[in-house]
Amino acid sequence: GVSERTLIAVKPDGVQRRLVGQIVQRFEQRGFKLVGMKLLQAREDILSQHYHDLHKKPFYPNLLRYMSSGPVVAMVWEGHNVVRTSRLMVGNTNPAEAYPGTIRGDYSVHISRNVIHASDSVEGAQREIQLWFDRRELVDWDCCDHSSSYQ
Ligand code: YYY
Ligand code: MG
Repeated sequence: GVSERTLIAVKPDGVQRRLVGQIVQRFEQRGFKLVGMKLLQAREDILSQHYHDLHKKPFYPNLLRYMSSGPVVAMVWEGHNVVRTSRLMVGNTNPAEAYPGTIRGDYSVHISRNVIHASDSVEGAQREIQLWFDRRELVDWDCCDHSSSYQ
């Protein structure tokens, strides 16, 4: 529905490279609504829960080191089909396979520094939003241009 939500995070490489503004702009211009946003140094317990499915992968130690190497900008975006649409906007996990026009396809070259995280399912998004955000950090607000994006 219109109130579907997803977790988007600009990873430490994206913050270091000053890509936060460009990335926020893409989600705003697409028509999604920002309902939560913060800059934080991610703690190891959040990262290990966030990536618990990957803990046996060979790249996992490097992934956690990278994700804790500097601040992350975590955001919650809301809108119709936002989980699926934002995965398309983000592009393939491996930037070498990500199409130009996608965030990874425009801003990255290597899978170990792929700039951005986006939840990959509605259930995953709910779990990740609870992990990264306190309820009180999420703001319910009415977009003045709602009827320009939705019936
Ligand atoms: O959801 P997404 O970020 O596109 O990919 P995942 O399969 O969930 O992997 C999470 C994260 O792990 C990926 O964004 C980069 C890193 N990674 C890696 O460094 N090397 C791989 N071969 C696969 C994933
Ligand atoms: Mg994933």
